[in-house]
Amino acid sequence: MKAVAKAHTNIALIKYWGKRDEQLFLPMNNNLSITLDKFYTTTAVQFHEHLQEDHFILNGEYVDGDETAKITRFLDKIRSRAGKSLFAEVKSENQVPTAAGFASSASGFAALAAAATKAIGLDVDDRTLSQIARQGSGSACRSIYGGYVEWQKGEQSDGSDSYAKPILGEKDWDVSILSVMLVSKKKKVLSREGMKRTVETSPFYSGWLETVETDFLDAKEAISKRDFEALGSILEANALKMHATTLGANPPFMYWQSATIEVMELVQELRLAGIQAYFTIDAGPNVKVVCQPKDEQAVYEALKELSVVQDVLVCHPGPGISYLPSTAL
Ligand code: FM0
Repeated sequence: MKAVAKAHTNIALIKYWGKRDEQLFLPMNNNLSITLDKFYTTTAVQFHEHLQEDHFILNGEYVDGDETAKITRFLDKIRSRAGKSLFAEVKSENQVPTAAGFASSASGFAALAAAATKAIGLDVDDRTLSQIARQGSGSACRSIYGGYVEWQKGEQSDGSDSYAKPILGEKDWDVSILSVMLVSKKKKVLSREGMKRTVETSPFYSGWLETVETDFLDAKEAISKRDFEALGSILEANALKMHATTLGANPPFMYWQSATIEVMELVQELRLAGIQAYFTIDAGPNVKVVCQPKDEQAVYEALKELSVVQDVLVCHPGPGISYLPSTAL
């Protein structure tokens, strides 16, 4: 009853921003991401007769409190689906630099969903797995698949039609995603809290909802045509729009720091110099720059020259979940 799974993190090109149901993690809008090759989580789950509670070991250290409670709430859903009540030992290794502004929750809950369902003996397809992962962290549902992935928001109140679907495989269109780590230490408003406050209080949120479906459809069309310039302009505009909604929240908040803006300005200058590079930003100050592989080196070098840039990690589209031998972790 042990299983090990590996899942990669993803970066949204059209953002998931706002829930229509917080318990079931149902999003307000369709959204779309690229699964990345460099950053992943490997998780082993083993259910034991003798355990009195779930144990969670992250990067070799026991974790208690809120983080383990989250894991338990998530495993409860899998236990009830399987009709079993055994507790588990969960061991996770994160290859996700939190300093790069990647939430490990996407790869973390995708890997946990895959390992736990397998360990408990549930036979689920990828669509169901995506729905299960979604209930740990919304963006995790997209990490079940590799390459370009959409999360269709669905209409049903029970979430039965809210899951991720692959659009284009990771080998079908190579782009470069440069993850820019900034010299910064500020504490952030977590994405879960930020999107809730925005939905509830920002007058700009209605503008987001009015236009995000068009962004989503245009991005899908650009992907199907491999039209990099079209995709780039949409993804940058969509990220800016998401961040604009936070400024109207009550109390207002902003994920950017001065270093964030320096990188944004550099990307816009690169474009004026003829290099097609575009930025996106999640719920934190770090920036991801998307460009074509032919321009990767030039963009990398330009970013490295900024004094506010600590490091730049270059990613490409990566794979969906995989299972490893039970001896792997
Ligand atoms: O990834 O409350 O999945 O589409 O990263 O756990 O469901 O951590 F920029 C924000 C991700 C939000 C956009 O939120 O939230 C995206 C964001 P949860 P997540």
